[in-house]
Amino acid sequence: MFGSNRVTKLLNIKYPVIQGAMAWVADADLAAAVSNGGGLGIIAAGNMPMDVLDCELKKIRTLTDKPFGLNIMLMSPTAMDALELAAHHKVPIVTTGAGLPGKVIDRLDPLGVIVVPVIASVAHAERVKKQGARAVIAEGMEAGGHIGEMTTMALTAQVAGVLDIPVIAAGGVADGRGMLAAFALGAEGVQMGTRFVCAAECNAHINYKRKIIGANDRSTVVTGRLFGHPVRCIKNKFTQEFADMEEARATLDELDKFGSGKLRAAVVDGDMERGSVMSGQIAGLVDRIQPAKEIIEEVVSEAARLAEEIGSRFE
Ligand code: TUI
Repeated sequence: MFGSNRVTKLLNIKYPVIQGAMAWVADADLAAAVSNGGGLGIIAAGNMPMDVLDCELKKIRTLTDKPFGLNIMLMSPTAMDALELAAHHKVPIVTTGAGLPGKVIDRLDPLGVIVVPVIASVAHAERVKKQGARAVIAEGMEAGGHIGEMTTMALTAQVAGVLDIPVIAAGGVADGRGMLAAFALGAEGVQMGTRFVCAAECNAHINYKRKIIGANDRSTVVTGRLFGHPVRCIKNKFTQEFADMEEARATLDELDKFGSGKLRAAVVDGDMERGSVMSGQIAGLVDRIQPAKEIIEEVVSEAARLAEEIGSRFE
């Protein structure tokens, strides 16, 4: 059960489990481990310099012969360069985030690249479908990093209700219960980020992994609402100072300057106080480091077992 469906067929993968694209975290090592484990691994272009991204795209081909994806963060100044690299390397799948992907679809779809945008509202989902998206990732505000306003529960059901292309749910999913809930809402796949930070193959600093493992349901906070760019992170000195600056009506320029380099500080240097420790609300469920393949198999088998058992919980 939960093997083959429209998502596995479209992406040519074994299980409908996608690894979230996380800037600085989602590199060729993590993406290859997820793809080799039967899911879809994704390299996050983020703000990567193009020579570094070029190396990662070459590297992943040496690590896996399975499909993988590249995520293009549309707000990034390097988004169009990443798009050209995706075309050059004939990346099988491209996901997009934080914007409208019309240009990306126009360039890549004719090359046979499957473009799957992340969306945060029904209106946005309908627009990307018209633009030619082959599936969408409905990401709720439980997710880590840059988020929209809708919850996964409300967004997934409403998006799945109006689209005829497959919907992949993201935000708040870290185990088989979340996967089955997403399927009940009409999704045909899930994307998980926070749980895959704690994959053994993930190169994020050990402090980052420990921070997620130590987190509970209320450990995260959203900052950045002042200028319409809400971001969810684990609460620390950085988020407190950012919130204080917003409270004092700092300018966008001041906030951008303050935020600059903070994600790298967390992921690469392991600075858990002054860094931006992006994480979803589901961090409280993540309690250990395991190989990516084990994570995928555990989530899928738990969802399948639960689907069989759930009816017997009622008289
Ligand atoms: O993109 C994400 N999550 C991210 S990107 C990121 S990198 C970053 N680094 C430092 C500071 C801030 C960000 C970290 N996390 N998720 C996909 C996503 N897309 N979430 C929400 C959206 C979205 C929101 C509004 C997509 C489209 C949209 O509407 C666009 C429009 O113009 O209508």
